[in-house]
Amino acid sequence: MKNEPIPEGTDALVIDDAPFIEANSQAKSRYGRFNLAIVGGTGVGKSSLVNAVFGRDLAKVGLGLPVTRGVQYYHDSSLGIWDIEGFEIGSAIPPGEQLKAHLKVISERARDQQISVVWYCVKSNEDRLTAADIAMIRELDVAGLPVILVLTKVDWTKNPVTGKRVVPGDVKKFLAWLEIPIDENDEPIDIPYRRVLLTSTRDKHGKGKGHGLGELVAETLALSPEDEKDAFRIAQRLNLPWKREMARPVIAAAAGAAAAAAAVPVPVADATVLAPIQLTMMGRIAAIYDLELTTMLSTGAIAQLGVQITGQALARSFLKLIPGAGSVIGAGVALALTAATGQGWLQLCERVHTGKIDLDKVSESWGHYAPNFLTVIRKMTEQRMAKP
Ligand SMILES: Nc1nc2c(ncn2[C@@H]2O[C@H](COP(=O)(O)OP(=O)(O)OP(=O)(O)O)[C@@H](O)[C@H]2O)c(=O)[nH]1
Ligand SMILES: [Mg+2]
Repeated sequence: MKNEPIPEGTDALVIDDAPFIEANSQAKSRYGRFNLAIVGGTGVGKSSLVNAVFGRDLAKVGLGLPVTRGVQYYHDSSLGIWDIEGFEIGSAIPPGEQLKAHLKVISERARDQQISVVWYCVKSNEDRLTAADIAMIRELDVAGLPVILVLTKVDWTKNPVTGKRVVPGDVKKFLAWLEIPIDENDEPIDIPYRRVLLTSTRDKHGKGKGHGLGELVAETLALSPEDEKDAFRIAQRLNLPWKREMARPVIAAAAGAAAAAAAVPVPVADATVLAPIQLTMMGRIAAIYDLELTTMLSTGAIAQLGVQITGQALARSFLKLIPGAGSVIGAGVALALTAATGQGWLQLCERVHTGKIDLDKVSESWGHYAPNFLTVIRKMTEQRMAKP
């Protein structure tokens, strides 16, 4: 039997993109915003850290609001940064009191602005924490906030023989002091931070990607309250496997729903019944990758994507690739196609997220990532044949 050519005009199917937009905004509001407080003196490298971990400099975007002297709040939809200056030398108010006042102001703000984790930043070439640092870390702890002590601008060197990275001597001394901290009178003191991490965002020549940042995101996630963890996974841009993990059940759910929708096989011509299911899935995945597709792509472009995915692609590939398979889509095919669509969309989102594809070109790029239907069909056939 010969394949029938697809009549022209199949592309002109009208797909409603509302499911995409709805699912996307619902997912966004469910995941919410992750709020990080960064405390540290001027020039210690706070903004560079935010940039390296979250892939954006909110301060530059200019969304900062001067909340109170020494405290600024920058945010976009998935991330909020409380940028808190270190202790102001010469101030009449003691450092602990000053920070306590800042925390009180913050605690009176809206719920979606509340701090989850604190990075307390100090330059790694200091020899110890100051009394002011310790007083402030104590206030943060009293407020119930988990503090990561971040020693910044570590000037690692590489052993030319072993290739191992070596911490400079002054940093080693600082770490040794932190192990058994003592005050000016050699009295042991308690400093209630939860972790200490060494970081750099570039080498001393201002080049390279930095080090210690993977550990910083891992520990930040570990210390985040349970219900803020997904928000952090979304806001950060260093760890892509976390996002893939989050997308996995979304794809599985959509594939299941598609199978249910095709429990009574649907004619290929009506394949668009799967469109809302797939668009919902895509909207959710876009939220996981923190893509502002709805604001950056015109509504028309999203609708067009929907057509490409569900209408055109489905109809074309099916009629072409399964000669004699009939003109209906059963549960198994619907499931496999939706899963493959999800995988293709995930890869596309990941590339946009990492800046490898221009958002303007998403519609064009889709063709390249759309599920390879032939592969899907082959897999299904293999599975069927493998069954005893
Ligand atoms: N060598 C080195 N330089 C760094 C590193 N991180 C930041 N810098 C440099 O240090 C300077 C200050 O960095 P920022 O990230 O702006 O510091 P900040 O704490 O945000 O400073 P303020 O916003 O002014 O309080 C910049 O010139 C950075 O290029 C690092 O890991 N290593
Ligand atoms: Mg800054």
